[in-house]
Amino acid sequence: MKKFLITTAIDYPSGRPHMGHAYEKICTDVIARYKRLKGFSVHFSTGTDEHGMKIQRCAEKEKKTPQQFVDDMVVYFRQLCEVLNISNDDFIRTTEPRHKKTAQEIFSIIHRKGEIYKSTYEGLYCVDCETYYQRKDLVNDKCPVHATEPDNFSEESYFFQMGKYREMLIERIKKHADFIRPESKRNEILSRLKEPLKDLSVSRTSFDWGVPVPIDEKHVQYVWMDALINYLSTVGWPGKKSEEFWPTAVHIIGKDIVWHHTVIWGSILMAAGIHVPKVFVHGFVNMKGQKMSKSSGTVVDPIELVKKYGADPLRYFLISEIPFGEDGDFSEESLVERNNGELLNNLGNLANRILTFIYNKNAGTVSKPRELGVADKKMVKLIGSYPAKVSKLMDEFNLQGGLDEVMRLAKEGNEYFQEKAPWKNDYSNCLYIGANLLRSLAIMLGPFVPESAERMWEYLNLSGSVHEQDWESAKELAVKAHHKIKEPAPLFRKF
Ligand code: ME8
Repeated sequence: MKKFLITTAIDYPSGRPHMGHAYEKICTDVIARYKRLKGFSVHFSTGTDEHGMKIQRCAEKEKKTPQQFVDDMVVYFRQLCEVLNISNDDFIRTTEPRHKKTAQEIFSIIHRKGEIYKSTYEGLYCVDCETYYQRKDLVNDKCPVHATEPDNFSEESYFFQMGKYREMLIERIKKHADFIRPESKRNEILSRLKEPLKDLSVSRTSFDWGVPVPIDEKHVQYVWMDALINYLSTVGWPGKKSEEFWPTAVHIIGKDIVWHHTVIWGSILMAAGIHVPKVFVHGFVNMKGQKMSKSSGTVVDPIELVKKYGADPLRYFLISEIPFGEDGDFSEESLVERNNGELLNNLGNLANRILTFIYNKNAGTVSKPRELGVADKKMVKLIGSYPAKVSKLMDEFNLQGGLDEVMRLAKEGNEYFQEKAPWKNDYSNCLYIGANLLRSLAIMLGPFVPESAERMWEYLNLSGSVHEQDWESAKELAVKAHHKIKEPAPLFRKF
């Protein structure tokens, strides 16, 4: 079986999960579910990044030990995955022994290769980003991401000779168009690499909440030198599973951590002699064009949102509203609008019309088709052609485009039903083709709105789960004449 490894970034559990965390998990879940339908054996991992000064400071504020603090907080991140129907195969925490072991092993390998030396770090550090800055990177002397003043550090540190990987990174970026996507992010990194690349401080001594440096227990590993390695720990590197999965890896991350995932991670892997994976960068979910922030009162709790609307309306909204790779806006009004206008009025209406007609007017059985007319033939042709059309977009990670296409097929279905007017004409072909159209839609909608797709499958009374089907079979007319369906219920609610 073909393998596919896909990961989200691992979240800082410094506060409760926010919309950005929800968005990243949903997009990655859509891809993972799609790949499973395409016949891949998928390993989809997400998790939490639990070490570092930021977490230690948050724990101190709450008068908890860091371990206690992250143990309490991680509950919400697991809950987020659950309520959003995220199909992750692993949830990795960087405080787990399996991860610490891998993180130390990578450090040791690079050290053995002579790529790590001891010196003193003197400079600026933003604790919120857990990132070193040079004065020229600051905006009005403040961190460009958090607009806070960075701390001044001076301490003994181990350094990784990242500087010498500059040429190799540039070459790799130029040679592999899919190393960093979308292209705008690729160009951004290439442009930053025009400047000399500094060596990276990879250990800290001023606090101890981290993975101990294997060659010197006075130091803990720099939090990114720890966190990035989770991608290897999740597939049990080194071992059979990682051998199979690692060459297929794609990291889905947000736009603020592209440098870390391409330049830092790329050079660490090159130094350790390990394959450098692909990175796909998504944009930010904003509110009224502004970054969501606690101070402006624009932080939305995704868990509360799911309690109010359910997972599918939120998933649908985020994918259809925001082009994958670009920024977009969250608003509850637009969520409601898309739910009522698209899920309820287009998809829900179609499913309801076809299923209740079969159930009430044809004793719950799919009718036997007669000779097909022009409209019937057109609909059969559409069912046959959409799976390939949608696949083409999904394979390029155009999730919004893929979902748009599937919804267009639902719209075609509504027009077909209207034209056939089964309430006054012979309805045999309409019900037969209608049931098959719903089956096809359920398969293709599975990655986007998993709960609703499964319910469509259930009402159609088809065997197994919609999520275990073969994507290609969505083009077939697999629901046969005389097949009995179950009593249907509305798929969506009006808000
Ligand atoms: O960066 N919209 O953790 P994090 C969309 N621990 N995505 C957003 C977002 C927003 N408004 N805000 C954040 C970290 N993100 C590190 C990662 S990986 C080895 C270590 C994205 O909790 C962000 O870009 O700050 C990142 O991909 C993810 O959420 C976790 O962010």
